[in-house]
Amino acid sequence: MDRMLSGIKPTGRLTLGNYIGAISQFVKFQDQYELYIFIANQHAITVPIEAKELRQNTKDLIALYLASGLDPKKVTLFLQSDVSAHAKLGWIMTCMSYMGELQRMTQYKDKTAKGETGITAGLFTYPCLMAADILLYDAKYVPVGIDQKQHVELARNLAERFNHRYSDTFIVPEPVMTTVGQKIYSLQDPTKKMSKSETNPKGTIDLLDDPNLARKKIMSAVTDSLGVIQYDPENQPGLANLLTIQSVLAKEPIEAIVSRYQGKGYGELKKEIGQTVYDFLSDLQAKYRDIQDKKIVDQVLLEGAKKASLIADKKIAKVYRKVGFTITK
Ligand code: ATP
Ligand code: LTN
Repeated sequence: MDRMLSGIKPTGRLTLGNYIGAISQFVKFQDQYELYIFIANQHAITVPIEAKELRQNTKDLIALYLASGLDPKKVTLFLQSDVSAHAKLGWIMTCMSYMGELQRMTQYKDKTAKGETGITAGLFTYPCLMAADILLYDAKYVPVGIDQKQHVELARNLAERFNHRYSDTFIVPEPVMTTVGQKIYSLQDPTKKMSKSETNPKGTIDLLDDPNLARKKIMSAVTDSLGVIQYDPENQPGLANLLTIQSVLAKEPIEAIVSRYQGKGYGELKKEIGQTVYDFLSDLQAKYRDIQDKKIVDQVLLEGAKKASLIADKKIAKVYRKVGFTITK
């Protein structure tokens, strides 16, 4: 089985967009790959975040992963800061990178272009740590959103640079786009992505929202005045978004939903989708609470860190020898 790795930053409450675009994909991948998923908490502090919030986000994220069906027997789930090799290789990768290539990273460029102040040195160099995250495990595939593709490309360049400068050490990883055709949009502005950091809470469904509230958000989702139920993302983006949500959660092809609703109104469709979302969240949250009650999270993380360290420690030892840190042969 090929190895696959990805990380998510515990920076906010997860949304239905995160579930559809990332988590549900990971659940699928766990049967096809040797999968490593970690919580990128060292990346989370590149912008200020309170310890209490970081702690809570981390616990929620793991519990939601498990509640969504990630099975610790199939996937290694761990906390980045539990495996010290990330920080060690991160430093070496920082020293392998050029200022110029980091300055070209769009995420960093966008932030500086917007005139944001208080940008930390960590935010500037985080793609180096991300490269280390990937290369430590010899991951062949890295599923990420389009915004992270450039960072995986930097990891490829750094792997090749290291292999060339020292000797063959790292597998050159490939990005895998997970969200093609599966981008979920804001319920209030269907031209914008549904995201954790959205300011209008009516547009976003949090995975931990009260299911009744989530139903209301679906009922008041923005559609259009055409009044015809069809899948036309260009002219009816709000309706297309709702159809996508229904299709993924109810596992029914969009065409089948559309044909069931011929000649019917948006209200009726929204009622069904509202119910689907209600049922989905109720089920997910029941599992989430059960996982918290049974205090499973700590155990999963402990075992995950052990398994991850086995691979990562071996790799960093090899790197230390090649770089010349280890003085005994
Ligand atoms: P932020 O609001 O802070 O930008 P985000 O909600 O966009 O955060 P990320 O942490 O950047 O989320 O992404 C985590 C994962 O979820 C990524 O793989 C990303 O592609 C996916 N994802 C995020 N939002 C959506 C969405 N609306 N539709 C589909 N996938 C999404
Ligand atoms: N930078 C990513 C999270 C991340 C990651 C990784 C993803 C950190 N390390 C390694 C894939 C592989 C983000 O901001 N979403």
